Amino acid sequence: MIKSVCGYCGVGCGLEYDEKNLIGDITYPINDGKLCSKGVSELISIQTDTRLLRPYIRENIENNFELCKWGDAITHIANKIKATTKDKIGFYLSGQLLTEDYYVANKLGKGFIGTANVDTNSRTCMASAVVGYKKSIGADFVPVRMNDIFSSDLLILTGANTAEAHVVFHNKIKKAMKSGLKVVVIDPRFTDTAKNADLYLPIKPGSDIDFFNLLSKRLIDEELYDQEFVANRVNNFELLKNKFKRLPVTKMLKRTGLSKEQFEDFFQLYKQSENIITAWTMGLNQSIQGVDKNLALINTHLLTGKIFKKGNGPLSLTGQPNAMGGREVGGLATMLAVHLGFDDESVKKVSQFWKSDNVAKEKGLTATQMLEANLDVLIVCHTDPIYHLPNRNKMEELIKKIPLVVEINAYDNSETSKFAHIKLPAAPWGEKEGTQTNLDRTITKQERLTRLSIDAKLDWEIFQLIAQELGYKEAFNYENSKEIFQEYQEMTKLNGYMDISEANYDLIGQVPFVWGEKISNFLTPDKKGNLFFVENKLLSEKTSLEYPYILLTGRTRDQWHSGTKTNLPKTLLKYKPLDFCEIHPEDAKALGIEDGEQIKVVSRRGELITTAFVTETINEKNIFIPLSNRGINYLTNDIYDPESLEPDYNHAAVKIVKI
Ligand SMILES: Nc1nc2c(c(=O)[nH]1)N[C@H]1C(S)=C(S)[C@@H](COP(=O)(O)OP(=O)(O)OC[C@H]3O[C@@H](n4cnc5c(=O)[nH]c(N)nc54)[C@H](O)[C@@H]3O)O[C@H]1N2
Ligand SMILES: Nc1nc2c(c(=O)[nH]1)N[C@H]1C(S)=C(S)[C@@H](COP(=O)(O)OP(=O)(O)OC[C@H]3O[C@@H](n4cnc5c(=O)[nH]c(N)nc54)[C@H](O)[C@@H]3O)O[C@H]1N2
Ligand code: SF4
Ligand SMILES: [Mo]
Repeated sequence: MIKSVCGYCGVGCGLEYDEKNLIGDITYPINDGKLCSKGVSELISIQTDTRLLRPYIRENIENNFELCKWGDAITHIANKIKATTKDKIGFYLSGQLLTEDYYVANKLGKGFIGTANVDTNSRTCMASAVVGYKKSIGADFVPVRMNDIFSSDLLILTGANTAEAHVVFHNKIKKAMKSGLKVVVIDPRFTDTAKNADLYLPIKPGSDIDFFNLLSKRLIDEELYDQEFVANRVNNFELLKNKFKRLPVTKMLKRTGLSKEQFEDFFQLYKQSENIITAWTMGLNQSIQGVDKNLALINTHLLTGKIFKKGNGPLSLTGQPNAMGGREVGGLATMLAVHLGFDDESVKKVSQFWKSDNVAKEKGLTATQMLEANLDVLIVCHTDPIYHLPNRNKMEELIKKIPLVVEINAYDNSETSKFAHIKLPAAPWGEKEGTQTNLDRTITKQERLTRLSIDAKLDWEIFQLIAQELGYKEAFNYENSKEIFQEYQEMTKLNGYMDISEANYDLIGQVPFVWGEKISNFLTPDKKGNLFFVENKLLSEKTSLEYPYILLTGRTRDQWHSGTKTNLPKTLLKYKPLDFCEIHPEDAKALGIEDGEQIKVVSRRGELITTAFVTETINEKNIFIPLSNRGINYLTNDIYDPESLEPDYNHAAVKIVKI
């Protein structure tokens, strides 16, 4: 029997494999033996005929791919890297990579090639939360754990559909509700999560800042904030208080679409609750003011002192299995390594550690900037930017201009592969081992369960081959993931609060290691939390007579993004179809559209054909299309939060055309 961990979402459930069955690990602290449908079907996706099993190359993207040898592909990539300048090279990574993969890719890019153009799809996902946490509490640190819901009185879930996106955590929420936890869900859709809530608030898209500012203002006006905490441990209170005096309260409430009664019901529940956790995901982060939305939410915890106390705190629900680990390693272009930035002191420390005099000295291109930057070489690993970046028609034109696009994937059917010159086969979950950090700082370990496909390689191994071919043989000479993990552990000592040197690679598989458990105070230089005054600037795309609907996008329970692993004939679960468009009955009536009818959805940037699903779970003038429709981003808008550079995916203006 082998113990491993699920490679899908940020919950990070433990599982066991006995050469026949894959089941939940009942001794695992995170999931107590429970798994969702994705976890259960992990093994099936290894044996599909859509696996990429050999390296392929082609001169240009109009040609067909031809089989090639690993050595030739690696030499070709290294030669192109040598022939260009470091600012023309980009590494586009993924929150689904293992920590060891991330470490090697980051070390190669930032440490040896000397470019900080090393970023990840987490940019489209968690970047707003990262910046929000850093500004308010001083570091990208989640100050509360999932199991804290059992010590809490109120859980506010906003812009998060846990019933479909963090399924096993959702089941824990249900369990906690049985012993008294109250749940409020704030979402423009009456999601499966909302159905389970004590109170559902159908907020209008984009108005979360208004909502949380209204809450903070009430807390201040009615002196319900924690005066001692605010006086001793928080900055900027007077500023916030003064600014709040002039808030257009009626207008703000109107923008949220909530009635006075709805807000009052919420406020009474809030007032009565001693311990409060506020959790959020893409409904807040993926916004042109994603950082501000985070800050408005975190303000409420700083005002009430409901942070660094059991059962309390702002809980960002990371989506991917190792988005947290990737951030810890330094896999964002805005950080160097182990949460260190690009200041002289950090660059010096990292240069000494890696024994390199070529360490990147300034921030690089974010994932959302790479395609627009006239790169010469783009290496994409474990993610599918052409599928997931906004304004796809534009992104397709941009990627076509990059002379060398390398795709490292375990499967053959991504959207980006259509634009790649080289495809390299990686070993997927089950064929490899390594560590990942789940959404609440728990470092867990995936184990190899089956043999490695003959010509596939481990993701880190592929980066190591490139590094060696570039001449960095001494620094990239790892025999296995354990060696990489141990070097990374040593490196975490460079940044005190991140030190994980106590963890033991061989034991993590049995007992996961939680880092940061001793941190009980803000990580800002003055050890105080920072309040920020933020306002809803109404910057998302406006609806118009021509484009009267707001498009919301998101997950369904049994599918994983582009579906290379989940949307297979053998695993396809019928809980929800892959392709539908939720429309309110009133809107459907006005358009003369029947349930099940084919429709065209059009934005200012592109269009797609889908099937109408007429339902009251969506608000009027909003529509919802799931991410399992691979064409979703033909519609979305490439406008970004100015600080996190995360896209405003959720708020594109669209029209619906009968066909
Ligand atoms: N089954 C499944 N699970 C997954 C994934 C998957 O592909 N499939 N992906 C994983 C990943 S990478 C991620 S990031 C997470 C995402 O986890 P979630 O963010 O929980 O998933 P989404 O379906 O994107 O839900 C976002 C919710 O925000 C709401 N929303 C949209 N706009 C607004 C707004 O302005 N304000 C508020 N308050 N709400 C709004 C939407 O209606 C939607 O219900 O899921 C992870 N889990
Ligand atoms: N409209 C809209 N767009 C969105 C979002 C949204 O809510 N709305 N959400 C955004 C978010 S939060 C995210 S996280 C992204 C997700 O977007 P992507 O990361 O592009 O989605 P995935 O389908 O998970 O892509 C993972 C890729 O890795 C490959 N793969 C699987 N296993 C392995 C392996 O072991 N090694 C390697 N090298 N490859 C492997 C898979 O075949 C697949 O091609 O989408 C973003 N885009
Ligand atoms: S909840 Fe997430 S980690 Fe757990 S089994 Fe489901 S997909 Fe895997
Ligand atoms: Mo994500």
